[in-house]
Amino acid sequence: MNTNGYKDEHARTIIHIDLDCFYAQVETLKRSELKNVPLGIQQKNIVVTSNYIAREFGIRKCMLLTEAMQLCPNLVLVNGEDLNDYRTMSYKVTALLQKYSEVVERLGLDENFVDVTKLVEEKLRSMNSSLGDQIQSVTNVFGSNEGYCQCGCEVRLKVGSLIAEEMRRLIYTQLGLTSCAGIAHNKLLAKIVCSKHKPNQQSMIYPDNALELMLSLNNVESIPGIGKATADLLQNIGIRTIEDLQNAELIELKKLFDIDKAKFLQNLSYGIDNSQVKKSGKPSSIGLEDSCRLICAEKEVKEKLRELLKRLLLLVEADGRLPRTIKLTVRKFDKLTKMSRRETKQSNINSHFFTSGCVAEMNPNNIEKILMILMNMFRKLVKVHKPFHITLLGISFVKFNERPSYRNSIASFLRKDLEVQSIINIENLISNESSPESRNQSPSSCRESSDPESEPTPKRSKLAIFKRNRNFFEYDTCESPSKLRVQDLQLTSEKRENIQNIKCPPSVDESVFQELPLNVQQEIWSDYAKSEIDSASCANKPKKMKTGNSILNYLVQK
Ligand code: TTP
Ligand code: MG
Repeated sequence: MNTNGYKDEHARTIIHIDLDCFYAQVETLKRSELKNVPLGIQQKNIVVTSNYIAREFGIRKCMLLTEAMQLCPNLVLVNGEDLNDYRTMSYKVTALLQKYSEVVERLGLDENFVDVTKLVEEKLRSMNSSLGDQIQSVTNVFGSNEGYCQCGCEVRLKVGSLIAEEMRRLIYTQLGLTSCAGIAHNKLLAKIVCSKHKPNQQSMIYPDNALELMLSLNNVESIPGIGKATADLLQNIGIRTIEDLQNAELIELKKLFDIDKAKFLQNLSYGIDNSQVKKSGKPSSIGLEDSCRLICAEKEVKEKLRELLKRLLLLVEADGRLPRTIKLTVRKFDKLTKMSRRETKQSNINSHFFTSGCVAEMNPNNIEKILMILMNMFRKLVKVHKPFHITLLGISFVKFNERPSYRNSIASFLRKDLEVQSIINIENLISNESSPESRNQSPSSCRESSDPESEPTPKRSKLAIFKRNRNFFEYDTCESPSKLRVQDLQLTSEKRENIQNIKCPPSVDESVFQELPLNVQQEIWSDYAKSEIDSASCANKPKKMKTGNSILNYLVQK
């Protein structure tokens, strides 16, 4: 129990990893000559981050370019507006951390929480528990209390710090990036303690020192989880420091927040955070926005949106899902009040625009249609017949459909196979440092290498057209060893007893039929048999094969 009566559990072991001067490190990996110079990463007129050499000159994150150049005239600037390489590297880091636990939560591009509770338990089971005291790690330990908790959290945290050391070593050897780690029994403390020793170090905190760590923060806004809006509300009732929040009456906080949030906030001030590390899935939205000089004409808006949309579609392509809602963000500047205001509007969008899975193959008309939707939304947000001033435009996709899995169809086992292939590629990524492009080997990229259509064929055979329309991939042109396995599996477990009964329907070219995999043959045969039964049951009607949308339809000789 803590002094405010709230319960604090120490059962978990959480590691927070934060990469050092992330964008600057990525740029330095690309250009080694940047390694020993003061380096700033520029976005518009701001230096968003800098390497630690530049920080010695007093350069801080998000400093104005002019100020940064005054402090360090030799500052080397690299443009960091294209986030692609940062995003790519970010996912590589997360993939490495997922080797240690399946519970990894991404926070921004360069931070991850990892819940290693299970791994710590496993390690402790495999070692003599009395060895706990002898665990040596390079970890900085925060706080003046020794830590004599009965629950065994100290030894768990020590093992956690060994794991953190190993994680950081792996990130460095595999990806060349240095990082910091914080080890604690909850996310809040892990994140705060992580920032106590930088760069390329790690820090741990025992639960006994939680209060001391919280009181080391300057104000409530420094607590992760308390943003500017909440801090402003708290300030309105005279709460500014951590102690103010600790001592606040719950009844006062309830005037501003619902009871759960009031308790949550006060808990944070004591270093209590029972929130779970949430396994990160795909992002809930994919978006880009760009602040710009004043835009006052519709034509300029459209051009800006076109440029943003093209970049955004590449991100959507990499993500793989099919967007179904699009959101437009505008920041309007009011010349009279000199105030800016952000407004958004969203609209449903036809997922079929994106089914090609590849921007290069996307129908240009579809891009124009999306632009039209955006411009319609723009006209609802901005009265275009009056003068307007826009200082930021953003587009994001906020709801998605998964690509169809073609369950129970021929494409299904091919598609499953691709999934297997992508897992293999993740493993390759981890051990060989291959590019994320290969990790994310999408159906489309496999299609490029295996689609019979890419061969220079003077004339498309029926078989080729069938293969193309059914997302067909040649087995021998794909490299995944699992392909044969999946195929075998299907044939042995489900279909073997029916194989003897499969025949080439009289209307189908026998030579084409023989080229097909057995289970495709089976599907064609059963389509044919079904159409025969249907025809027989309609004896009055002229006999005509009802193949509808089936594979048979592609193959019947007309
Ligand atoms: P941070 O982790 O805050 O900064 P950092 O990794 O550069 O430096 P540190 O060693 O202190 O951890 O942010 C990660 C990246 O996010 C950073 O490299 C640049 C980018 N960034 C912005 O684009 N805008 C911002 O306001 C901040 C703070 C960071
Ligand atoms: Mg960082």
